[in-house]
Amino acid sequence: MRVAFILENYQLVYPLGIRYLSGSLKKAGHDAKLFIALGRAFKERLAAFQPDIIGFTTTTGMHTRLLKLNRELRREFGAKKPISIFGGPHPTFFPEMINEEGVDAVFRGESERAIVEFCNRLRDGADHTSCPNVWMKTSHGIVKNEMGPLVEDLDELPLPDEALIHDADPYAMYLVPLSTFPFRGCPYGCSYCYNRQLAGMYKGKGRWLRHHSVDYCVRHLELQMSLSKVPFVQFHSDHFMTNDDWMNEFAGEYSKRVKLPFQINVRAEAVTDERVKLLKSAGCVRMTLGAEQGLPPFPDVLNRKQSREVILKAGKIIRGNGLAAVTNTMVGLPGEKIEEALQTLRMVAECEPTYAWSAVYNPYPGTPLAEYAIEKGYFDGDFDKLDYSFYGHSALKFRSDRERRQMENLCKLFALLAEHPWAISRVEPVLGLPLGPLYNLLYQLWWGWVAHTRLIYYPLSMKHVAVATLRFFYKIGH
Ligand code: B12
Ligand code: SF4
Repeated sequence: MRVAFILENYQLVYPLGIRYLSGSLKKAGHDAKLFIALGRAFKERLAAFQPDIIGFTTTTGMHTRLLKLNRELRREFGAKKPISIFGGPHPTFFPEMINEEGVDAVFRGESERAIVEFCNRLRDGADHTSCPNVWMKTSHGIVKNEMGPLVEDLDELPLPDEALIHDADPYAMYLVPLSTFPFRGCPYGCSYCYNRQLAGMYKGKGRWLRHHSVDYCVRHLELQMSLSKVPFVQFHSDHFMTNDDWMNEFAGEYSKRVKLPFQINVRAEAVTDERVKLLKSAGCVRMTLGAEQGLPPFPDVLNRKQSREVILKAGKIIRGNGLAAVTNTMVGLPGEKIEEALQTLRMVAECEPTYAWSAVYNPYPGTPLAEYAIEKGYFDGDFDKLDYSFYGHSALKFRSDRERRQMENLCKLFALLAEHPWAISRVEPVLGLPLGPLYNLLYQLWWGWVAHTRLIYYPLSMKHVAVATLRFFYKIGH
């Protein structure tokens, strides 16, 4: 079977999910190719590939645009239409997406095995509509299959197919950091995050917290090093510091075989001086830290169960060891007032992060916080209202238009204010002004400057800086 994965535009971080899927498909004897949906030549190249299946990976917010693109492509294919399938977080939690025009099947959850089985059965003329994880339209209505068991030993998965990206994007080798995903699952239960819900969906179907061996991750990175010139690695797993034995082995192997600076995501509670020193010795230069907090008396709607002291201490340890600390915060939580969001900003400023990243909270399907927002009347439950990116607009209802503007503007000015805390107490009137585009420009310029001066650890030619900037603006501008 020939599977065409389609992305809307070029990226600076490509999804790992489709690389895993392509690795498994190719190992099973199928063909897979990535297409970037830009320009007229795209449609010609896609038609020439003669796909049996076109596949889209989608988060919530992006789905409406991809559904439109899928419908447009299906019109172009005329009578001999490929099967259109969707996977990723949105259909996982909102499989009702199957009811949309032009969607033939949705895949829920981890799908390496499911997609191979689907393609094998299609090739062999067997019943592909009863594959695990799949909801599918048939002539008898919609078939809703159970989720299959989790892959117990992640190393059984073939290495992700890195050529998939490089064949589609000639600049990836200069711009896109290497990436790998050692740990699947997260032990915490934050109410806004998909992990808790996914763990529930997989109850009784295997161990939720799993990791690849160090050797698998290093081989995955070695494969990317053979295709790319970018000397920087991002570990995308939600939480890196989960297993000390693994980290010890990793530090030794990584510094022998990869030797590139890298970034990880961490949870504040897990950050200790010893662990930071160990990872620094292996080449870690940046840690991204959740500082997503509604501070008391605002209720812990995020279910982070984290005190400001824990966050401040973690920030101090990371910075104290000479590493960059990027904090992640959300503003505009259900019921949050602007003074409460500014309190969180003060805490983040106290952390003195290298960059204080922020997002406007958006409710994602299946998460307890989205349900809370619906129950309390902050959200009407229409997930089609979510924006492509959560930097811009909130899908929540606010007490007034002014409050909405304040939250959305605060998100844009957050990083600048975190570095100039003296301005925080004076900023409230400015946040209410209808100057969104100006604040957005400031946000983008400031991010560009910080990225250039503090967060990108390798030289880029002027041409590559220009391409990266174009990609950044194109994505954010959407
Ligand atoms: C790295 C990352 C990014 C990267 C890469 C994006 C990507 N799509 O992978 C970047 C920085 C670009 C990013 C951006 C955003 N992200 Co993000 N991101 C992640 C993160 C941390 C890891 C993703 C990953 O590599 N997982 C590992 C792989 C193996 O799993 P997977 O991607 O789920 O893929 C498997 C299945 O889903 C399925 N599958 C996936 N695609 C397809 C396609 C087909 C056809 C099929 C059959 C199956 C299938 O099979 C795959 C293999 O098992 C996840 C959290 C997480 N733990 O997954 C959040 C996550 C995906 N992101 C999230 C969000 C909200 C965003 C943004 C909207 C934030 C923003 N900037 O505004 C954007 C969306 C833009 C976009 N293009 O997707 C949410 C999505 C929630 C939701 N309901 O949609 C998540 C789940 C985080 C969370 N805690 O809730 N993100
Ligand atoms: S710690 Fe991060 S990945 Fe884990 S549940 Fe909370 S938000 Fe999700």
